[in-house]
Amino acid sequence: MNILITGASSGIGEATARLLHKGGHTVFLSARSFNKLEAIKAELGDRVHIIQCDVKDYEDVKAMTHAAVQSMGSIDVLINNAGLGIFDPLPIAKIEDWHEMVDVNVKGLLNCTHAALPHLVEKKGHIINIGSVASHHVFANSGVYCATKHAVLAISESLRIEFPDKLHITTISPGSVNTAFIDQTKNDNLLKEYKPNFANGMSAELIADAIRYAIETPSNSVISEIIVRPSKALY
Ligand code: NJP
Repeated sequence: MNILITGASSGIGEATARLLHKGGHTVFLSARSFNKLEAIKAELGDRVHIIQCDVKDYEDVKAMTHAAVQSMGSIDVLINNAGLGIFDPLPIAKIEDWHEMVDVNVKGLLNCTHAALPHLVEKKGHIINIGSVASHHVFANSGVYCATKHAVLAISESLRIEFPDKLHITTISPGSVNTAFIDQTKNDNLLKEYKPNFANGMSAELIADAIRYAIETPSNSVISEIIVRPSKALY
């Protein structure tokens, strides 16, 4: 299959790119850190395309989508993975951080969905949205992040309802995963408190495997959501 992955320069996106590529799929990788994408492409070789793209910028996203169709011939699967969490207590949180989370996690995901939708519908394609346990629960110090991930689940559900016979929609909702994700948090006390939880979290490869499972499920059924939690953790 021809698979477009956003946020493919690290963490879950990178692990997913590697796993899907190993499984014989063609991957089109996007992120802002072009040098990281170049390194992944140099290592993996054939069936890998890359582009620099900020999902907040709709012009960038349209160019990414166009390039993906040009180079792969189609987009069978869009993996909306680019996202971030910046944790801080609400009373001292910065408005720029709230805007950044909404702009990337919600508006960025909508930009990519909107631009790729006609191509996906044409192919009876599949959208994988990376949600979170925060799509279902609300935690202290991360209210706006939780709001963005609740929105991701709502967007998935609306797509599922409106395109029942034209698209497959899956939300992947992980708990803590050991990636660079937590390093976006600048509050030193919270970083110190949360970092071990993420360091002891699941591997990005485990989440990549859940994504692979959803993609490779026979087309007469749809995995609409997978929630993956670390063992021993409540969430
Ligand atoms: O984090 P990280 P994860 N435009 O920091 C990209 C969700 N999640 O893999 O642009 C385009 O390693 C960034 O690339 P770059 C989480 O909410 C995680 O853990 O080069 N891309 C990088 O490739 C997110 O949706 C956990 O900086 C942008 C990628 O996003 C997804 O998993 C738990 C961008 C982030 O990779 C992947 O996060 C959970 C932009 N404007 C959900 N901004 C967890 N790790 O515990 C960022 O429930 N990126």
